[in-house]
Amino acid sequence: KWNPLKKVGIVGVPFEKGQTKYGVSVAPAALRAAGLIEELSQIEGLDVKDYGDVEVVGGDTSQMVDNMVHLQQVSICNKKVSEKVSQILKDDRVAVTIGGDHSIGVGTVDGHYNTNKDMILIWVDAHADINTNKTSESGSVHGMPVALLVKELSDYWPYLPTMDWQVPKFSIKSLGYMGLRSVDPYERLAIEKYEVPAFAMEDIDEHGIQKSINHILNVLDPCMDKPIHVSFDIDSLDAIEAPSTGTPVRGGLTLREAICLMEIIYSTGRLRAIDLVEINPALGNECDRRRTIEAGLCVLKAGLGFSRRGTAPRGVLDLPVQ
Ligand code: HAR
Ligand code: MN
Ligand code: MN
Repeated sequence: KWNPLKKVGIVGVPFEKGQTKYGVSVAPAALRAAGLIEELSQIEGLDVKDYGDVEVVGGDTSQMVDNMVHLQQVSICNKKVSEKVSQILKDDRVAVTIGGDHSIGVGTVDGHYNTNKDMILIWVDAHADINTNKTSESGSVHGMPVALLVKELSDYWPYLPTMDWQVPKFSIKSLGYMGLRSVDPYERLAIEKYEVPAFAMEDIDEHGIQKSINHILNVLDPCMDKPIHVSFDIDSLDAIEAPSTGTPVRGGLTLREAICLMEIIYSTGRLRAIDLVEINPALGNECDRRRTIEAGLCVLKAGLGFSRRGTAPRGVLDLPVQ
């Protein structure tokens, strides 16, 4: 019934103020230098358009809201991200956003929601990113995007100056998690209170990657007709697979599990947006950097229709003769 969109739009977001380490902001350039556009263009039948990078500007660095570092910069950037993602979707392309830290998930999901009110969100991450400024230990906004997005948590926030453009309308009932293994106590409380389908690593160990993602898709979208947004934090992968990231956690997804997860979501024909965030090319050595970027490219390719089985040349029925 559903055929995957064979058109994709890529946008980079060189933003790192949602956390404290230098380097996540160079990931879009590093991925492009590693052949991002060329690799995706080699996927059979895929039309790739590069929308360039969102321009990241400075902003007031004074703390406007308690325990929320660089809120104004996060806000200014995310407004642009939201508009760009909406534009790509309106151009009838899958929106692929290359971060940047995970605070940009506010903009990508907002932009997607504004275009498709029935979208569902799969948050693939070692972390739940559902802290408020009251529950966060760090004050880093990349640990808060989910809590900023969902309408059910809007009463748990103070007024956020500069964030007026973003009205939380997305429902937590349309959210599912994969890969969790570093969840703060109040984050766990929120997951339990709202019964968010969450496959932590021990659940994936128990059920396997295929049953886990199929279960989430079935819970969030039993009629199988909703657009899907995957927000993929590279730290969902095991720290051995993706060492160049700001908050690596051991014992995570293998790259093979992540590829399988993305292939299953692609095969629904309803994957409309992918975020790839938290790759930090400034961390680790050259080998770490290459490994992490390659893993990110593999995840994107799997979500955009690359087949590990290989693809026969189109319209050709036989091997060439001598
Ligand atoms: N839970 C911690 C916090 O809120 C750490 C989460 C941030 N790390 C991430 N997000 N990479 O996925 O500060
Ligand atoms: Mn994250
Ligand atoms: Mn994370």
